[in-house]
Amino acid sequence: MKDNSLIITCAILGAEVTKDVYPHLLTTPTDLAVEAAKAVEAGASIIHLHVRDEHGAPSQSVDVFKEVTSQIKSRCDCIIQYSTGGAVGTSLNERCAPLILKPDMATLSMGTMNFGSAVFENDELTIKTIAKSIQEHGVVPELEIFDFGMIETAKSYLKKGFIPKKFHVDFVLGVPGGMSGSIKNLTMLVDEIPSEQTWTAAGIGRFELPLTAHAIAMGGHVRVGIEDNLYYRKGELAVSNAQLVQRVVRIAKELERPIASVATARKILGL
Ligand code: KMH
Ligand code: ZN
Repeated sequence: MKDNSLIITCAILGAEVTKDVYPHLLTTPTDLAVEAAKAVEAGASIIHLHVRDEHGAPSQSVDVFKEVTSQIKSRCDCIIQYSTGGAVGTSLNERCAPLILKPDMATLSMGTMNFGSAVFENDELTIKTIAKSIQEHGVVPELEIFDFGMIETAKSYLKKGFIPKKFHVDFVLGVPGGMSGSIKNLTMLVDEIPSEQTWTAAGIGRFELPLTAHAIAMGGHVRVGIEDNLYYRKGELAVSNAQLVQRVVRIAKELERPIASVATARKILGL
């Protein structure tokens, strides 16, 4: 029988959030590791990781990824998923650089889009280059789908052998410039993938809570965290990533979805 456990990903930081909009933002390696461990203790099994330099600016530094990874691992067992998206404007080389550390998973964004007022570039060469590096380092990709056309690209690249056969899918809905986080959009996207394919839903901002609840009910997995959403409810900032994870755990309990342990998440994802 199919394992009904719910895999919770926590996107603890992101590249775009600043202290101006979120005063509780944590960016040092130790602070990130402590935050990750608390999210895991609350029920997350995957940590989606971005890092910052000593000034708090987004970074793809191999040294910093290494330091944060080692500090997280010394505090808890979890699946660590590196961002290859970086920040908008990060060079292709920089985006691929941390893969040398062979994380469990890494993201692979499936197309170019407006990202707020900037452009998040993912042309064919970018996707193929990151996918090749992911494959060469034995990493499992998570395909980031921000818009409907990206599913078509994923299908076509899969057929052409540009992306590895084994992957997880993340529908990231609600980025200004991408598909909005309506339930209709989520169901339409889920309809496009084979029923045995594992998938996660990540709702940006106000979409996080309704999309989370629906994804749990639909049998998918979920991602929450400060990268995606700064608020616990309208007008009230979340105090931590763990607080957002704890709410998912409570909803999942009511919907009869046991929370996946790290070992169970590894099994479901074939890691
Ligand atoms: N920061 C965004 C431009 C990823 O992690 O791979 C891209 C992003 C996706 O966050
Ligand atoms: Zn990210």
